[in-house]
Amino acid sequence: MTHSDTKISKFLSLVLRHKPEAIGLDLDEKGWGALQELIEKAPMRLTRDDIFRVVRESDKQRFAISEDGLMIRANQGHSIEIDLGLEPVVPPDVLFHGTATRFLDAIRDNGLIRQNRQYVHLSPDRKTATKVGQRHGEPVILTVQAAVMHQAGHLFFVSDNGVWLTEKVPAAFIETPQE
Ligand code: HQG
Repeated sequence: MTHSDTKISKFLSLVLRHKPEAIGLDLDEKGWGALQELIEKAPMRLTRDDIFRVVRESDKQRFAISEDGLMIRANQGHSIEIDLGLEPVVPPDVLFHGTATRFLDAIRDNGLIRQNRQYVHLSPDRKTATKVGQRHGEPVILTVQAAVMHQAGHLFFVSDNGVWLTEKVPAAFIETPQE
């Protein structure tokens, strides 16, 4: 992805996940916004082709285009309250969470909390979790006992781009290294 496409991707993440009001974009309750309106209200010059290219080439498939090609939304990562329309699913035995070592003490005390986002994000494999953790500092991978958590009544969802989502992970279900 070129430097300018990364800028477009960051802009799309901002308005589709966190601050649609920054450009006065209307999102429906499922998080969809009209492409045409987005193009008109964007602060930079943006074409439909630019958006389709960024959606196609996004390493994590962050965005989705509606079947009729008129709407766009983020697949996950929202801080605004929207209904992704995901059905609860049975998780695998374990899932992973990449974080930074400086958060470990707080996570051991309080479990994983969703912070600004709608859900806690979990990864299906250690490699992805490592990349997520690196965004915050020295990475550390936590193992979440997802199947046991599910049996205890917690709901799990998986986004269209394969990120596992749950509302919170109590400390009892988390294995941290150096225990
Ligand atoms: C930490 C990216 C202290 C948590 C990624 C994380 C992901 C606690 C940070 C997606 C805590 C929140 C989400 C507690 C959790 N005390 N710290 N009790 N509980 N934390 O960015 O999971 O590239 O909101 O460990 O790939 O890092 O944007 O969440 O370090 O899928 O598409 O609080 O964002 O995707 O950070 O990342 P974030 P995340 P994109």
